[in-house]
Amino acid sequence: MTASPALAASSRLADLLRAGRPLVMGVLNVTPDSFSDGGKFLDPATAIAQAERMVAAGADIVDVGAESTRPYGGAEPVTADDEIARLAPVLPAVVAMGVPVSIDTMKAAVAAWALDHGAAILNDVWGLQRDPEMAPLAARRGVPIVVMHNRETADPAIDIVADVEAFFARSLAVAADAGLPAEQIVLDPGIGFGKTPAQSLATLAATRRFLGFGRPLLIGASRKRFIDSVSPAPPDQRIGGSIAAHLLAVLDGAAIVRVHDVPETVQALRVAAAIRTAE
Ligand code: HH2
Repeated sequence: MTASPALAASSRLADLLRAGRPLVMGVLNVTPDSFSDGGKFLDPATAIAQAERMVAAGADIVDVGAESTRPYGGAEPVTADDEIARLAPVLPAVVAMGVPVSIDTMKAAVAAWALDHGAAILNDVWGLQRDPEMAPLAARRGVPIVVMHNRETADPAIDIVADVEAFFARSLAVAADAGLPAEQIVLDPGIGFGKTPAQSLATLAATRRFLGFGRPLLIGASRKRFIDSVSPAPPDQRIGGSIAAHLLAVLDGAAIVRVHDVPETVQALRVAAAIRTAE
């Protein structure tokens, strides 16, 4: 029996993770309102061309999203039908490019549609703690899922690293209850989500601590506001800060970085690896 495209791509992710090199996940926002590139890739042909550029530049995974998570508030909620209508002309074309596609959605109905159309990885920015159908879906389909830390609002008074750890523990319990093996889970501390800029920096500084869960880590620092808090710049001029954050995260053990600027990130990681090898 031939494996389904989703399962084949999913085991390809496991193979990639085993290769022991950091993986680059390219961001494709098919949205009108994403914080850094909203509206740029809403047109399907433009979105597909952007995915082609990212794959040609060395993206290992393409993360397709059709609802802005707006880490900084003000997201327009969209229905599952609207999300699917945005994805339909784009996601299958990206799957056909041959790299594993992840679906950035907090709705299990959209995730199920995406898996039926060839997506191989789920990316839930509410870490299995919003839609109760998400964990059973990942369990049934046997696909990897990115479980991201999130909070409704930032509270500068809390110990954010402890909060992330408690959240991860809850998510892993939800997964276990749903029969979703921990082996399918990638953890992500959710840089910029429900965090002050200082807390995003503290979270990045704690990357090694999160390795204690024994799961691969994904870090998505791309163009986020903490960069502006250190060195003021609008979102599309935060490439330097994004690369600095992702490079340090990788040196601290992160397995996957989620980025808007694929060519620059791939180059930085390749050069860093070459220097390491030459040592
Ligand atoms: N960040 C964003 C969206 N999805 N998923 C994971 N796992 N980790 C992240 O850090 C993450 C994410 C926000 O970035 P972007 O997709 O560019 O913005 P928007 O959600 O506004 O579309």
